[in-house]
Amino acid sequence: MVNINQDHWTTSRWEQEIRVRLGEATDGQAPLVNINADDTREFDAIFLGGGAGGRFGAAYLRAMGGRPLIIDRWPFLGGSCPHHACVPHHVFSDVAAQLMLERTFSGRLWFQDMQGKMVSIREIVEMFRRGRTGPHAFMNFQSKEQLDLEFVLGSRARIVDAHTLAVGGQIYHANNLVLSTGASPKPFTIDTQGMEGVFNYASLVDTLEYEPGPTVVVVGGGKTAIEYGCFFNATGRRTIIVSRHQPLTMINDAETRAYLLERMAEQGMEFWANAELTAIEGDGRVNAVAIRTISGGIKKVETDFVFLGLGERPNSQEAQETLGVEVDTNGAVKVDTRMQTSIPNVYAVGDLVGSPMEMFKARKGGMYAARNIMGEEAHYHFKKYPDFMHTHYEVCWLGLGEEQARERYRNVVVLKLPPDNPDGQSVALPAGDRMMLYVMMKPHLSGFQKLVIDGDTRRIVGAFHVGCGAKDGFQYLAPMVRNGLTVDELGEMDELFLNPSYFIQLCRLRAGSKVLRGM
Ligand code: FAD
Ligand code: COM
Repeated sequence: MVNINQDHWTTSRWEQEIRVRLGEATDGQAPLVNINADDTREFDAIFLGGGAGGRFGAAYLRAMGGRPLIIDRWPFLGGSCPHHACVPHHVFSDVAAQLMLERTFSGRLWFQDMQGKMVSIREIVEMFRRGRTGPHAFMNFQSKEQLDLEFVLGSRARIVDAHTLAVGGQIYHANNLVLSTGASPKPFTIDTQGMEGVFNYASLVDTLEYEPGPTVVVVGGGKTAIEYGCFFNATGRRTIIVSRHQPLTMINDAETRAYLLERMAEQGMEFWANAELTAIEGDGRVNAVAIRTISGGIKKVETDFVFLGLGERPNSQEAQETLGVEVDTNGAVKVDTRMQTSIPNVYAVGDLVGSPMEMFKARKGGMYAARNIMGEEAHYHFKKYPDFMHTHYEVCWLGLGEEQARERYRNVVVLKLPPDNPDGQSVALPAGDRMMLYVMMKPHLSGFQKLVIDGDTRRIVGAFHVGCGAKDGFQYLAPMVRNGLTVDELGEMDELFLNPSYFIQLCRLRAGSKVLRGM
């Protein structure tokens, strides 16, 4: 066993090591061990899985004076996010936004003529595959050199009991165990084993080795399906989204949803809702699919590229079998608000404990588990949160949609841009950073913003934003709304004009009136 605890690798050195290890199967290699041999304390907790949940939990526990150990099968910390989830998703969504601009202004100003042009998906995937070891290396460097974390990386661990893990021929003990093993893509109803050309978010970035042809079929109507679909579409391919239900149901405001669907359709996306992929044809490599459409008929579509965006299933099987932790019907490990499972001293965090499967929940879950392990009584309620996704745009939402608000309040007031007006959507607002070309030349593409207000208390109960810069605002807006933010308080804030979000000035324009009116 080689212990690198006394070595202080730079990020370049880490990158070199990770590249070599990723080139080979990680399981079965001698693990990368970083353990401080001079520290004789028992570990307070082993974090099984060093993704967002495990890494942030361990860092918090360490910051509180405890001694955590992280074990991960990959040769880097950070987990799925930098390897095949959030980071590539943001690369692809950036590409989609950029290409939408290129296509909208094709042949005008300084933009090249994009007519009939297909952009290489393979090149973009390969760029990501080469580039991702940068974030990987940074995670290892930060964890070891700045956060003083101990870890064993690059080999799969086996759970022995609630205090013991086996990895690379060694046994590790701790007072507590934090399960943070994440989730994996849900399997498809059709067996696609051995069929080349069928991908999910993980296999796309790990295994794509050819240039997909002109037609892409995406299965699913949730975030991953739509986000990746918009990317494929922006590269100039016919993109068909096949979903059993209506797409985008997670966005709880009909007007926002309609704006998005119209804009995606305008970019050429095809939505085949209430439909199902019933067969994948091909001899070793997919060449066509059969789709049962809303009318009940079967349509055949020629394609060499199918993308499955079916959601994820928690990686809970081993913990269930060896420890007997309770899981729900989706396989999510059941935890209380202290993040403790049904087994004393065994905690679980992140995607493993089910929806919402988002970074904030994984990281904060880790932090709450650490606090409880270190003797605090800390309760985490993660159900209310601001949400976001990408189409070709950035989209954010929080709180109640207009319809939900009308069910709950008698006097709902809406402030929005663009306003309803006889010219339809020809108003060049909202205007803001990275939307200005649309504002000047294609006003109906400049985005959509909406505040939903309880007119009696003047409190903001919902907010929706399609465009650029939405996310930056929403992570701060959300706690203020939770604390009862009113139109008057928002109107009192100082806007950095021009800004992508018009919420402050819209509120100020109405705040003077005793009886609130919409606009
Ligand atoms: P993971 O990061 O998956 O970590 C689990 C770790 O456990 C892995 O490193 C794995 O190697 C390790 N492991 C598992 N079993 C073992 C074992 N037996 N031995 C050793 N190690 C083991 N969220 C956002 O907030 N923003 C986004 O933009 C976003 N984009 C996403 C895009 C996609 C395509 C997907 C699929 C998800 C996205 N998410 C996003 C969700 C986010 O990626 C997850 O919520 C987050 O990564 C979960 O962290 P985790 O620590 O629970 O799991
Ligand atoms: C981010 C990974 S890509 S982590 O949450 O910082 O560990």
